[in-house]
Amino acid sequence: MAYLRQNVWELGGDWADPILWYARGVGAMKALPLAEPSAWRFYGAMHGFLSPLWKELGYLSKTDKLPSSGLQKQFWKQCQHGSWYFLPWHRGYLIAFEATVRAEIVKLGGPSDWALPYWNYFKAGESALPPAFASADWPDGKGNNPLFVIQRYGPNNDGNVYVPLNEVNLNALTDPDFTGVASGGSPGFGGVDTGFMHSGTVHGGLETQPHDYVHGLVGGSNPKNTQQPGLMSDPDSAGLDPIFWLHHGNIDRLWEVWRQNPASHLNPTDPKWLGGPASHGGRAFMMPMPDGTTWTYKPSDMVDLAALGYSYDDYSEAVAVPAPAVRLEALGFTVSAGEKAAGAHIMKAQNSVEMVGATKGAVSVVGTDIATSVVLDKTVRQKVSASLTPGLGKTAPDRVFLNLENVRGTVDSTAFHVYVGIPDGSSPSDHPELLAGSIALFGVRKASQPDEEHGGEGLTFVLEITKIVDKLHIDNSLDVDSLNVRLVPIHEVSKDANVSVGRISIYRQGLSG
Ligand SMILES: [Cu+2]
Repeated sequence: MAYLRQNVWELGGDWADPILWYARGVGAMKALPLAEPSAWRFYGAMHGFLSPLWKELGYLSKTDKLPSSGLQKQFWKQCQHGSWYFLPWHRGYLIAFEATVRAEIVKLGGPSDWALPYWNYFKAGESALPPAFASADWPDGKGNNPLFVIQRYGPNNDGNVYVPLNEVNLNALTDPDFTGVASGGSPGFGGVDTGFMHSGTVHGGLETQPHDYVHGLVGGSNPKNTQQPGLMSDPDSAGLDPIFWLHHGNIDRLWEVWRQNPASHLNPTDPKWLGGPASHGGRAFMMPMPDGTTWTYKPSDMVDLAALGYSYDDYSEAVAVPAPAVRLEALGFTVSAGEKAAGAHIMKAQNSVEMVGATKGAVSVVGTDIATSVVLDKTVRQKVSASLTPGLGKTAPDRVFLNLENVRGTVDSTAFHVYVGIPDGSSPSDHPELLAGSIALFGVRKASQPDEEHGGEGLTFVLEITKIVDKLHIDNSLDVDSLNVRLVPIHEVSKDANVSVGRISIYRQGLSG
């Protein structure tokens, strides 16, 4: 059987059949007791589970019977974040979930070829939450619509849920490499090399944007208690929101878009990635299937969509991938026709990573506009400048990355814009060209706890600032001892959220030397 995943906004109506059947299937799963592997909450707990958080959000009560500890150990708390397994693990999770919903739909007399729709918030006119999710009622006006969630607060924490298009981007689609480096350079399209990683530190390119950001802004936080996240804002509750699956459908689709454009984009061939964590001593990826069997999978099983039996209706994101040639010409390099045709290839194999500078200490994030500066090492900064200057024997200009290292805090819905090089006394809003990126702290509470996997080292976000550095260089403003960095939260951050950045650093990534 082949399944076609379609754009939720283009099904031919707010309650077109695929969405109506989704609601019925979700309703059936929600009716099952928590300990049942095809139950809605069981599936949510496979992403993440935290008993006090679930109790606070009304998803766990004293009368609930938990599954056996064997079942919990096998299936719960599996989600892979801050890892090169982020994409393949979630692909399998979606497939198993879709099969489970489909089985419920078929039991209710629905179509046996039902497939999960996806939400492409980037498309014009489609950035708002699909209407079937926004109403407490079924289309006949009766309440109890299982797609509706109260704890979905949106970017302004007022229940109006949409994705602000000027704050999300598809920059990750132009990253030439799937696997990133954990040492300050590109986090890659798909993340950095790790073992089984339920709460990893360095978030990959697509994971940071748009994945984390959409989680944080769709979920938001409870306006009556900003310490309490919406379901989507925290990895331990995200899988409980029916929109989660349509968001991840889009992320999964974007993996395929990256892989297809251009052909030089390749999934990892490292046996450690292909074989998954279980191939080197870690936990296996396992899903309960609706027929009662257990499906164990590894990333190598996830790379061929057709073999997996499903496809998406759209892979058309036009991304200006041959940007390297455009960039070289803007910097004044001569680019041959052959190099232009090679496109992204020119930028490959820049494996030398070196720190250009860092803040002197930690930066505490409180209020609405936090100003700090990164002190630059003169010698390394001059290396960057030299690589950007034609005629000095270098053929590949450096890429430059801003690292927000060890970001800690207690409120996952915290989100902020990061600007680089804003002149003293200027307002960031006057300089959209200096926006390095927007980040949401999806997973920060968990990653900040000393008793979790990494002793509370927090999250690290890596933003490519190559374009900004090129511009500073072209404007002759790169010859400076320090670069201003401004953090502009989308909502005022209170002291009790305890948000801090351990260090802000800048790294160059180039050919060796
Ligand atoms: Cu997610």
